[in-house]
Amino acid sequence: MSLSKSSVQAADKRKILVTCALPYANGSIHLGHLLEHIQTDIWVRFQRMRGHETYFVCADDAHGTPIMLKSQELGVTPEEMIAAVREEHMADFAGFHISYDNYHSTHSDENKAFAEEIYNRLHANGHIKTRTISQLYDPEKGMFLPDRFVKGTCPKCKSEDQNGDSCDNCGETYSPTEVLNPRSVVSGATPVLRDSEHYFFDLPAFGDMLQEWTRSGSLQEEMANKLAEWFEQGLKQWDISRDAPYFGFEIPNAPGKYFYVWLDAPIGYMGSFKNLCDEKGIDFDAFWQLDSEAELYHFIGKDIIYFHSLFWPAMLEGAGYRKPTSVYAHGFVTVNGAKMSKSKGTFIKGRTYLEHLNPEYLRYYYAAKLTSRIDDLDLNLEDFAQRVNSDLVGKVVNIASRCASFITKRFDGMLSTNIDNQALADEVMAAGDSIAAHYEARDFSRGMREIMALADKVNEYIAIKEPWQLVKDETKQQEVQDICSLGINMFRTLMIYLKPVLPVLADSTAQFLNDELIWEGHKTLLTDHKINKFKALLQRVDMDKVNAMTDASKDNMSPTQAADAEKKPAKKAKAQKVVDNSAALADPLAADPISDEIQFEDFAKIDLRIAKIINAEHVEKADKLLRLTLALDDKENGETRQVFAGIKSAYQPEDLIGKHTVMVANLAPRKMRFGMSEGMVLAAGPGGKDLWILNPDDGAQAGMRVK
Ligand code: NOT
Ligand code: ZN
Repeated sequence: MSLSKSSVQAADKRKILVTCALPYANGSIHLGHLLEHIQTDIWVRFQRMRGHETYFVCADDAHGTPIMLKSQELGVTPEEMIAAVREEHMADFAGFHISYDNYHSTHSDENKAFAEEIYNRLHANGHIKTRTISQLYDPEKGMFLPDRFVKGTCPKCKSEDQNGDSCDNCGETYSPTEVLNPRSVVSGATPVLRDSEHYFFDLPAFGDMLQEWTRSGSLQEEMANKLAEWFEQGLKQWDISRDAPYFGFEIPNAPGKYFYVWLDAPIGYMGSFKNLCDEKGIDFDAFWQLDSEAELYHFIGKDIIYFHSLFWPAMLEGAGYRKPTSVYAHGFVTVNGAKMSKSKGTFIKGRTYLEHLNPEYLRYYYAAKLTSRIDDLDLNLEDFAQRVNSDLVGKVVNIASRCASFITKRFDGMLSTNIDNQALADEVMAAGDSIAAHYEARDFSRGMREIMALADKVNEYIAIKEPWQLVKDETKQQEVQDICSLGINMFRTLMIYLKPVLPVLADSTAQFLNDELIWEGHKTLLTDHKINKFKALLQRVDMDKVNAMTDASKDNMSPTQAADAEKKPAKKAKAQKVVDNSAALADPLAADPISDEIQFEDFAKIDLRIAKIINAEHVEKADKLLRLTLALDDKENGETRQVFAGIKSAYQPEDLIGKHTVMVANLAPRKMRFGMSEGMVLAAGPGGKDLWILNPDDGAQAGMRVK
């Protein structure tokens, strides 16, 4: 009965290589990344189900200044850091059932070999130019500063503490050399201008080719329009070198010069695939050579279109490789209608989600909302719960749960040989082609709508037939078996259609039905076929768990962090901006640390003390801060510390004076806009008015160590 995958004609069999953008190796995977990886995974699983030779590869994007600095901050080598992050990323993606054939790293032998080869070919073909440029240099740290590592006063509106490339206050963009009173984010030093020779890729030489590629390719309309705008503005040479110290690959014959991370990032697609080919004996060239008939697709976020639709095809062309068949961009994820936000608990990491909810809920919800366009997608958490409950539990799985027990209890698990309603069966089976077309076109939301409309029809049929009434009449037993068998069959067909989205539910369905749920199976029905006992296939989404997930995602800002936020408003604003670009972080700077876990020895280093608050006052121009003067030994003439604490929403300064609190006494002093902060007080509570500094009874022995 079951048709094998080989039923796809050899002539129809496509060779397809698919990639997702490579996540940076210094931050956790969050629900923004997951939109892309889930979208791509659904598409890939669909192609595989249709029998095409499909490979799906990704890697961590491991190079660049932010990764170098982050590893220094953590006191580990970049290699150690990227290895740990890669493990974390792979586990997160596996948790969401993203079915990579390979997940590699851009810091790999394969990638180095391709980066050098492509560069050498571009160089030999005259596409690499050099010229000396003048850039800001941190004399203390001994390194050139990327734009994001310079801060200063906006040259236009004069607002302080703005980024090196743009102002969060007035929106102006500028070059870091125009910033007033610039300082290095790395060391705080005043940067100086310094000359250095840079290597450039001659992008303008590829203008005609790119225009042609844009027209001939199957690019999304919005992307083609965007490209037209860029052509209009004129293409510029692209700076592909960075000076040491840099974590990356050294440029051949250019000591001390490194490939800019964005040069070897797309090459990482080839590196990861090559690694897979070597392991599995796949013909790499068949996918990448100039006249390759294989299809190559890159799924990306809308923020990195320039890299994928201009630099990358031009590099490939210049080095004698084939160009992508298409580049598919998606929009950003918002949660509850707004940018993902740490304070609202809507900046949700993949891991946090998995600790509370079934990954298939999210896979379905994204599928139900994804189109082939570049629109942003809102994950409304109420709607998410409702949609999953009503569609998957209430419609699809409901069909099985209404029919299964009659079949097992009354008919020994056997499906009938009769088709009770051929017209209904035909309609559900015939929908396969159009559902497939929606998958192919990445119009998943239309596919899901069509599937749910069919589920409604099947439920209606069962409701009208009322097998639970018929079953009471001994003469109607055959009818009951026929109705429930058709119901089970329709459930099976719908689950075949849903399999790319819900691989785990499809697996448990396959076990229940003793059937593999291959795509071609949608054209057939199971008759005279034994099924297994029905077990609950899917739980409803529990809103309490959704809330627990957002609670667990809330940024529990300590007073020092709150103070930090006041100290660095621009950084905070930037972080929010990046969160906005949540689908694929173009700015690795604001990404999260690899892990918040510390060892006991780390904890033991914290000198917690009870201190007396001998003075507390408002800080002018600070929204959240109070300035506290703390006496460490309870003696007003003894050692005191000035601490800025973000507790203004909860306390009047005069109410604090004379009280005791718990403080971290050995925190390195930090210079803040308002002065030095020499410690931290501990506080608890959800925030706002409900925030309490840890307050030992007034009688407590001051000066005593808590630890
Ligand atoms: N790490 C980058 C990001 O925005 C994506 C690199 C994708 C690979 O998260 N490259 N290209 N081109
Ligand atoms: Zn400004």
